[in-house]
Amino acid sequence: MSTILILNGPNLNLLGTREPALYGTATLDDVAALCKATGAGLGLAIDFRQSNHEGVLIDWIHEAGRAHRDGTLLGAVFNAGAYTHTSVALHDAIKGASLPVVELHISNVHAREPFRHHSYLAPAALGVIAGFGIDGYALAIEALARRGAAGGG
Ligand code: CA2
Repeated sequence: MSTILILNGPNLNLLGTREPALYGTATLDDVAALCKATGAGLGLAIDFRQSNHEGVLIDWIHEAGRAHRDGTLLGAVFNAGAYTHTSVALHDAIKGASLPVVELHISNVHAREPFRHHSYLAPAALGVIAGFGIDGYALAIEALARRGAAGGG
């Protein structure tokens, strides 16, 4: 169990290019570097991915479920972007894969528009981190690492 998967959904490839008041100025490459440094400090490898396509995210969750069952993957940090608020299919994929997932949001979705207050993923996730900017990725990695160290695998 030595890898954590970081999944990023639609439009997160635009990080750092627009909307700095909401999402900060770091790019997705900066987020990947933060995740890899956090993982290295915990003795964990980081597999960092982004897709704008729901089906691709679903395929990656299925793949991650198999890796988790094989004992090579601790779990996933998932910023599903706007699919968080729309996707029953991603909910079903996480449940179906029995994948330990931390739902992650850069912004505090609960302080934003009402349509961002509901998450289809939260009931399928171990927990949710929102509102701490990109530091939330490091917090989520640490949460999965602690759970793994406690035998939660
Ligand atoms: O706060 C988050 O991390 C979100 O998951 C980001 C999503 C949003 O739909 C969720 O409600 C909350 C949006 C990601 C798009 O990111 C952009 C970054 C820069 C410019 C435009 C979009």
